[in-house]
Amino acid sequence: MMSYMTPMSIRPILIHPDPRLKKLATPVAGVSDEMRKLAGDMLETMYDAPGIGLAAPQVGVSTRLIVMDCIKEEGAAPQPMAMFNPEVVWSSDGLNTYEEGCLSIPEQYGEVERPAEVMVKWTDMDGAACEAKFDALWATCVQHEIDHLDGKLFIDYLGPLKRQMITRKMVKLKRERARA
Ligand code: K1U
Ligand code: ZN
Repeated sequence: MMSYMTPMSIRPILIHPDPRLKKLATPVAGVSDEMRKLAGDMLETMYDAPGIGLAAPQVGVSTRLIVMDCIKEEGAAPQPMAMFNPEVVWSSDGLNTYEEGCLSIPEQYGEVERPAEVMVKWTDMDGAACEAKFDALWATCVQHEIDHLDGKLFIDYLGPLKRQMITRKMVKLKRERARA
């Protein structure tokens, strides 16, 4: 069935620590209806969370697909993006620090320094090759999401003590959720 005829679904988001969040994701061979359905479900899941980005490994699919919408202003038109096989092809020397969060590490935040601007190439929903420059929150978010495809989390940029403290909190959260 074509993806536009299939209703979108909210998928459960994996919580750290989980081995599926540490794996290197596999490139998408071609943008099939199954892949478009996954992208639609990921956008629905991201908006529902709510979040500004989501990567396929976060919903347990080890594929190089990310979605984003960094428009946060109330009443502004949404700008959903789905990117297959995204790759940073240029990074600025200038850096930007942002207090990042992650839907796989709920209610925990940490300052991460990353290139302020990046040029990214990817394949879109129609299978077309795209390239664009991202800055501000979009640049932070696209780098955070591509990191997920490489099995990297924002806490990997923090010091070992803060990383351990956050990981312990997540283990406790998962235990509590399993009991509920
Ligand atoms: O990848 C993810 O886990 C999503 C993550 C993306 C992200 C946030 C901050 C910096 C870099 C990347 C989130 O969306 S966390 C939630 C969040 O940031 C948010 C939630 C509601 C409104 C606005 C932002
Ligand atoms: Zn994340």
